[in-house]
Amino acid sequence: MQKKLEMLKKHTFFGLLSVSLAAFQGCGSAESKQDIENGRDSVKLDPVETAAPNSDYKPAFEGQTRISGIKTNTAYDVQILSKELKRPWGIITLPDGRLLITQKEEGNMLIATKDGILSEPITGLPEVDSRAQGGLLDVALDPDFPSNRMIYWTYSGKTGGKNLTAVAKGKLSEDEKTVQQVKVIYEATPAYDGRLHYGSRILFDKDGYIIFSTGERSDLETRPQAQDLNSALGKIIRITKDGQPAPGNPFEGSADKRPEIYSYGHRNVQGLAFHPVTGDLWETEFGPRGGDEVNLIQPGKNYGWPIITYGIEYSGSKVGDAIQQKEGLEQPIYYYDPVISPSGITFYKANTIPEWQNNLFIAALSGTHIARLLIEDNKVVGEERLLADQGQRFRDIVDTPDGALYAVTDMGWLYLIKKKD
Ligand SMILES: [Ca+2]
Repeated sequence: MQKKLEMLKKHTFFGLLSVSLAAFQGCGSAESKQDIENGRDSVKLDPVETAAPNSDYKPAFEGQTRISGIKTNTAYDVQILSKELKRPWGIITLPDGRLLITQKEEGNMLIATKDGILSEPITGLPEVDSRAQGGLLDVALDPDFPSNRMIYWTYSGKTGGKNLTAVAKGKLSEDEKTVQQVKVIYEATPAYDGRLHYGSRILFDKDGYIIFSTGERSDLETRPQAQDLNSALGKIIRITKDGQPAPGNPFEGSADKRPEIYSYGHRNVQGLAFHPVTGDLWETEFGPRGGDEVNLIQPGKNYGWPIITYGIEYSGSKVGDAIQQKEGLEQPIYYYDPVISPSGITFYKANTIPEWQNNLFIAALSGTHIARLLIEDNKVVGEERLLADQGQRFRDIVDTPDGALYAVTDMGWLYLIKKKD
């Protein structure tokens, strides 16, 4: 009872603090009140990361890394719906609420019911190079999927003894057993004989164009191509449904730059999502040791790799000239040292769990948790680690219109996270 009273006092205290701060900063009082109701007045905790960093590099601004911890107030349930997936990589929702899931090594997809009952694998997809980080990667639905049943996916494709990230499309048959009229619409050239850093997430923007990500193929030989506007490696790319450069792209009309490029200077991008309020494109990418990044993507901008980074080589040596900030190169909104290995991301759009609305959720592999980032004015202002007790490498995550989250792990588990009934 005493404890409860103390907690109540604490909440009231912070509630008042939040109101007066908001008034001081000239914020709308309605929003402040909502923040309080949403539990955003909760105590700022110590940063969730407690391990020593890999370098003594200094952030470009306060809050760019190791932000205050936060804690979800609303009670939620965590359920494991299936343990039968085989190296799932991408998960999206279908219009009826079921899930379409890619399996990296098998090179196929399947459909899961909301309760986690898995279909037989969907056949008809082109062969993938599934060694190491390759295979069938992400999938997206055509904005007109309910009428045309078209799906688009990224994968590592073989070509002449080498490989590359490719985008293909096809029609999901009425019986959902196969993909028909398959066509490869884009290949992120040049091809390379490697097994690492293919990216890749794929989604549609509000204008109906495809946005997807590549990697720079990891090796020192290909790495500089992240800065080369005549290479598709280390890029975010925007194309039409037929694989042509999308109209309005930043390098449209330049003779010596590829018109499909949307942004560049990326290392290995496995997270892409649009912010539900601002409409901005957010991205996560694997950095070197101590240099994982969360970026806000603007067309034509250079995100710095391999010129600037907060990480060091996995060998322990410095990357390039060990520069973290440089004029003309974009700073990450947030970075992780040590890394968490951020793969798929999603913004939580519902208000079922009110304090989660418009938060960014990151599926972390080596971090073995789901990161929840509270974002205000394009800055990360709080971080929580969810499901850290599960010991799973989280690969991708998706939110649903009714306010649930589904996540898949490298071990093949499908999780459902939702508000407690
Ligand atoms: Ca960067």
